[in-house]
Formats: sequence, C-alpha cells, structure tokens
Amino acid sequence: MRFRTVCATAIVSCLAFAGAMAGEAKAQTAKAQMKNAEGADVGNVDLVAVSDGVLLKVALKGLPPGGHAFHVHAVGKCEPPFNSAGGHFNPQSKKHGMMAADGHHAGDMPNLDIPASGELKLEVVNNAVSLDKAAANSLFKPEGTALVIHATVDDYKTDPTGNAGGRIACGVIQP
Ligand SMILES: [Cu+2]
Ligand SMILES: [Zn+2]
Repeated sequence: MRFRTVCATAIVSCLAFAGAMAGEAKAQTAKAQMKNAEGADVGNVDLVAVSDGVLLKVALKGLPPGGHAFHVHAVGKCEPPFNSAGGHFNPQSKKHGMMAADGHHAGDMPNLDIPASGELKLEVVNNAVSLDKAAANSLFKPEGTALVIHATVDDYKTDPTGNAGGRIACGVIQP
C-alpha cells in the first residue's frame, strides 16, 4: 500500500526530516482552494513536501455525506462540471487504481468518507507525487494539476476513472 494516513506527531518529525534531507530552511508547499460546481467554497487542501512524497492536509465543508473519490487530475483548470481538469495525473502511464495489477496513477488516492455534518478533516500522504518542479511527477508541471472530488467512491480498479461518477468539487494546486 503506497498510501497511509499519519498522526500529528509523525507529521512533525517527518517534516523536520524532509527539511534536513533537502537542506532547505523551508519546506516546499502548495495549496488548493476547493469549490463546488456552483462556485461555493467547500474547503481547502494544504500540501507539504515530505521525505517520500507530498502530505495533503484536507479540510472540507459543505459536501454531501458518504464516500467520494479523491484524485489529483492532470490539468490545473477547474471550470464546472470540471471536465477541464482532465484525467487522473498519470506521468508514468499506468492503469487506474491501487488494486489494479498495472496500477496505479500517481493521482490516485484513498476515498474520502464525508460525515453527516458535511465537514471532514484528514491528512494523507501521496508517495507518488512531488512538489519539486524538476521532478517527472511534479504537481507543478506546465499545465498545472488539480484536486478533484467525485460524486461516488472509487472502486480502486476500473480503468481509467475508478467508476467514481461525476465531479462535484475541484481546486487548482497552486504554489
Ligand atoms: Cu478524479
Ligand atoms: Zn486513476
């Protein structure tokens, strides 16, 4: 499994380690302001470079309860109904899904489970992407990238979409 959730104390040590490894005073960061198809603010995601990928600090609100697919998409453009964001971010030309034999896309991530309140805070590491502009799997490629939340869950295997239904929220990943 290439993904894992991490606890708050692990994040602190992880960030300190990443900074030491890179020899940088400040960790690379990015952010995405998430909007629904009506243009309403439905939260945001802060991204931080860690030693082996990118930590996503997700804080959402006003979303329909239940399971929802959550991916990095390959174009940094969020025009409702968000087809503008393109397919899943896939710099290595893999098949979709962490349960697929030839998977997975770098942009594939675990489903979100939105509670009845419509609000969710969660932190997850994506080990397949980078905030380093020079990396082949950089989220800062020329066309940009976007985070997309779908109407239903990702089945983690149907290529290329995970059979996740429509796109209900989108946010361009920005420095
Ligand atoms: Cu998606
Ligand atoms: Zn995918």
